[in-house]
Amino acid sequence: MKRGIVAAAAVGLLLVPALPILGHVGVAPDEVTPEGSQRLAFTIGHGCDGSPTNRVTIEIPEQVTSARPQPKPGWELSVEGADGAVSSVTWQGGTLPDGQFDEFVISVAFEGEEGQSVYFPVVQGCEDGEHRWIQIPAEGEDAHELPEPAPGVLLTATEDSDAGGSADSLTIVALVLGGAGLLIGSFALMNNRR
Ligand SMILES: [Cu+2]
Repeated sequence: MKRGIVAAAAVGLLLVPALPILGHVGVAPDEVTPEGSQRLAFTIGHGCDGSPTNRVTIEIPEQVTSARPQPKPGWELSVEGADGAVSSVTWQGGTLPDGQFDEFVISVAFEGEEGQSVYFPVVQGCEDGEHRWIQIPAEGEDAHELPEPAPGVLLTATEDSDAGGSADSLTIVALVLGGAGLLIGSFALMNNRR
């Protein structure tokens, strides 16, 4: 009986992942290594006060050394920039109803350091109105508290060079699993001794 409760509590611990903000503009993945090319999918979760989305512009930050957008059927794609450096990418002319979501994808290469957050300001145009997801949190500020935060990705260490730096989610899951195992194991031991 007791063992059942402990096991249930341990499982409960595992079921508390960080939930992405629904709505707003999300980016996946939100943690990348600064090596090679990374595919980033930006999700538009809703329109502007009920009005459908018909334009999405993603600004390319300076930590990005190359950016290639993925075309979308029904949307006209344009790229801005000079001397081969892309400064923004725009999809327009499509229609994304307020109650639906869609992804806008770019492939990027980074030049940045581990632990650095890189933000991609997004301007979402709608048939009526727009959202400017361009707010970048100051140091120590929580992006979730901004009304229109820019989506951002965290640059992390590559697997090989991760010498006890920041704990990634896999490490945390392993720690939780290990802890749960220890708990269950010690309870089993106590029960056996009686
Ligand atoms: Cu929202």
